[in-house]
Amino acid sequence: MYLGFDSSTQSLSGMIIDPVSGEIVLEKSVNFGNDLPHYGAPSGFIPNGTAGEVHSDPRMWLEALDEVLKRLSAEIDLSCVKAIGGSGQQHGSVYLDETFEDRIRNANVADHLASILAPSFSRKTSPIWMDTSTGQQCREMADAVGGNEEVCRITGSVAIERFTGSQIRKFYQVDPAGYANTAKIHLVSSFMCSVLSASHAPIDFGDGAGMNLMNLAQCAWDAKMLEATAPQLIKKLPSLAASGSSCGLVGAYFVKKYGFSPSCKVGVFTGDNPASLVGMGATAAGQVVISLGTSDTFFAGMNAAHTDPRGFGHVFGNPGGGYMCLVCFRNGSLAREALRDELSTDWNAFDTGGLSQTQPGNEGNMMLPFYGPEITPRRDFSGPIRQGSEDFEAGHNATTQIRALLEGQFLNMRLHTDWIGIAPEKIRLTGGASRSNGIAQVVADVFHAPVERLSIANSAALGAALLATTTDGYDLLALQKVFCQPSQDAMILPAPGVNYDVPLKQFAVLLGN
Ligand code: XUL
Repeated sequence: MYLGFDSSTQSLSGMIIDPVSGEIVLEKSVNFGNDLPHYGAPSGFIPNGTAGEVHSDPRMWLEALDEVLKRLSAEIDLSCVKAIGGSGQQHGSVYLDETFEDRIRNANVADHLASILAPSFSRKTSPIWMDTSTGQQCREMADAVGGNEEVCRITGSVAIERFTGSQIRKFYQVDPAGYANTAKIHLVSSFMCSVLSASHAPIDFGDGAGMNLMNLAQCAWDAKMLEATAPQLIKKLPSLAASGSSCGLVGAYFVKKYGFSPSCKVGVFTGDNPASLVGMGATAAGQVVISLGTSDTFFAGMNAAHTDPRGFGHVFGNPGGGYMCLVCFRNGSLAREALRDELSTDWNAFDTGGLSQTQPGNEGNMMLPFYGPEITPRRDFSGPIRQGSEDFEAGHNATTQIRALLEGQFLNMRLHTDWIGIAPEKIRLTGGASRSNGIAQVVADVFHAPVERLSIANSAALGAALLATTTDGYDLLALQKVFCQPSQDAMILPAPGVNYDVPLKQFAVLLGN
């Protein structure tokens, strides 16, 4: 058996797969808001950060790890696990002092990871991908290397606020003593991997590319970018390695407490989007995936790195080899949830029944569907902007509001993904909201392409488990054929005669493009 973790914004999941039978054996999840309410983070991050700051408490991720393992080991003998893989929300960073390895290696099983490792955090909270507070640091980094075109040429993305480099620079500027006391800076993925393997784990090329620090062509830390970020940074960064390559054995704490075999390997973790590319069977170039999670993302495998001239899109390492492109939209599920709550309705209103009370195009009622700062396009919205009938602009008529939000989300996505140059012949949809036929229909209509879904919704955890098998030499493409088959009944075709070319132009005008 192989175990994959996905440490996402709102939850931690663990999935066990059997590559021989081709089955998912067990899956357990811990939701931070519901299961660990004492961290005061109902959506997985500390609410009400100032000036765009969005942080999470890394002890919460550790407590969730203990809890998921407790739940898994209650139902399965974990000594059957031959290797562990994992994925994490991208860009978030964890700052550790020099005591980390000693503490995890000598951990007492009667204690919990959160209290064992709490004294090792040289920065008490972790900035995550939703943070938009580092505009100044981005400008300084870009200026230092000769402009954003150069940052993009080197790293695959212009300097972006949520990317780890500018977050590190901010920490160095506001807390130089804390920075000096930091021995290692990890991403969420490499941090979880380090805990499980009880030693500092490498960062993979998929997640490493989300830092503005990695030279994309060389898959190595870029001296010029590091120098533009903070002093002595090379000493504080882990090494870089391919995702799925083995980085050691599971630590004694996990062997003694949860029954893992001492010979269970740990593979290098990756970001949630690269892992999802694997779990969606989409590592080969050209297969477009849309993932509807806390953030909505649009990504695809690529043969050669080719960057977004407008600077919104990114190029990352592809765990299957080569590259992948990605565009991320911050107002994903959180915006859908905000409108649902504003209208005091439930998800049924977003499904086919609710949406069928309105027509594609929504009789011209259009919404810029942003409930907070957006990253694509980068703008500090404080609420949605409506254009249409008087009634609609006053926020009335629930079904029209819902269609406007969904059409707005996918028109914005279509508008900002044209640089990739793939007119999708077919879209694979994943993430919690992908289960809704109504939402899938809007995606099919706006992109004018059939939408298919796999039977499992947690493609990042599946991708992580599939990557774990590669430590034993399993062939990723062959296993993707087994695990990532789209289910035929879940295929949604674009409605005949529906065309969004005109609404797309109107949306661009409303956005001010
Ligand atoms: C991608 C991004 C998000 C996070 C959280 O660039 O910021 O998708 O990975 O899921």
